[in-house]
Amino acid sequence: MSDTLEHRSAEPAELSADQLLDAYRRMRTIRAFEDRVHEEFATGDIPGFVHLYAGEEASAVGICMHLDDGDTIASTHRGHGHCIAKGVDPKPMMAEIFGRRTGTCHGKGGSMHIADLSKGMLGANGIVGAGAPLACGRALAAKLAGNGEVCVVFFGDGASNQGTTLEALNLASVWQLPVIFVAENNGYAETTASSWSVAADNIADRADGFGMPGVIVDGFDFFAVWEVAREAVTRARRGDGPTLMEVKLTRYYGHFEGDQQTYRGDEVERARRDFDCLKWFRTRVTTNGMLDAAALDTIDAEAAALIDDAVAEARSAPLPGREDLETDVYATY
Ligand SMILES: Cc1ncc(C[n+]2csc(CCOP(=O)(O)OP(=O)(O)O)c2C)c(N)n1
Ligand SMILES: [Mg+2]
Repeated sequence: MSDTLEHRSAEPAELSADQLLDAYRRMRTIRAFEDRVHEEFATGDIPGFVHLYAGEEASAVGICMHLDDGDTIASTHRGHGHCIAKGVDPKPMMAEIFGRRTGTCHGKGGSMHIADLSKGMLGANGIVGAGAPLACGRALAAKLAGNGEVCVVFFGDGASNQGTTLEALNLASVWQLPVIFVAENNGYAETTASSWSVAADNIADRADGFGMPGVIVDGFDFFAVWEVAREAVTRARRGDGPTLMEVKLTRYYGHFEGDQQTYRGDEVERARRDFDCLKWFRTRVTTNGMLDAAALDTIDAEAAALIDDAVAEARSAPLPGREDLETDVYATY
């Protein structure tokens, strides 16, 4: 049996007041963004498929708080939260989701292909399991350049069973790459329960077989994620190789917008009531006196206003025109 660790949670006092406010702002912005995309999608004005990250915010933010612009992340089809946590501007993101020319990718990518290299966001990705090999490539480049940069790859419990992910885990260990594998286990791949499809008690247990540390993290607890990520990022930067984190959490919405979720009981209601990462964060930082509730309320209002503006601007922005057909086709190096 593996020696996979259940990790302790950090004390809020290990972060400065500014860091705590920053973490809360990033999580609240993701929640406001996702709740609003849920509403906007129902109007029929958003083209394509949308997969929402609400409920999983502590994972993206607890990890990305340790990264600089030079560090990179590879994301998934459920990527809005990863983007915002990594510093991508929510306004062009919203425009991208509405397919507008002012979008992060000029309206040509949509929800599942948002990328912003200036922020180290290598891209959301519609191909399940495609992120891990990409992250190895980026981490290999960082290792050869000797620049101390790390790459984080987020992937789901479904993607954890893909050959691409398993090959990447092996290669990362063989080459001791500065990469952190983050398995966000939200209990389902589409409608298939991970308790049925993942052949191990925990995804993190597989780390043993690849010769790297594997850690299980409570994904409702920002401080637990932050603590484990701190160790994994430090280890990667030091040149000591990869770590596999399994973050256990829940998504609040369906697999995609439109999913009726007939395969779920009252688990979402319970998670929203008892485990919500934003509520937990608020309780912990206010009961220990690190922050007062008014400062958090202000952030709530600012995030709501930002998303109102983002939607208004996206809706009034132009769609790409015929003249945009032949741009952004080839990358230039
Ligand atoms: C290679 C590939 N196979 C299948 C799909 C269809 N598909 C899209 S999302 C998904 C489930 C992914 O589940 P998981 O990795 O747990 O991520 P989650 O949606 O739970 O965040 C599947 C099977 C795909 N996009 N790519
Ligand atoms: Mg999943």
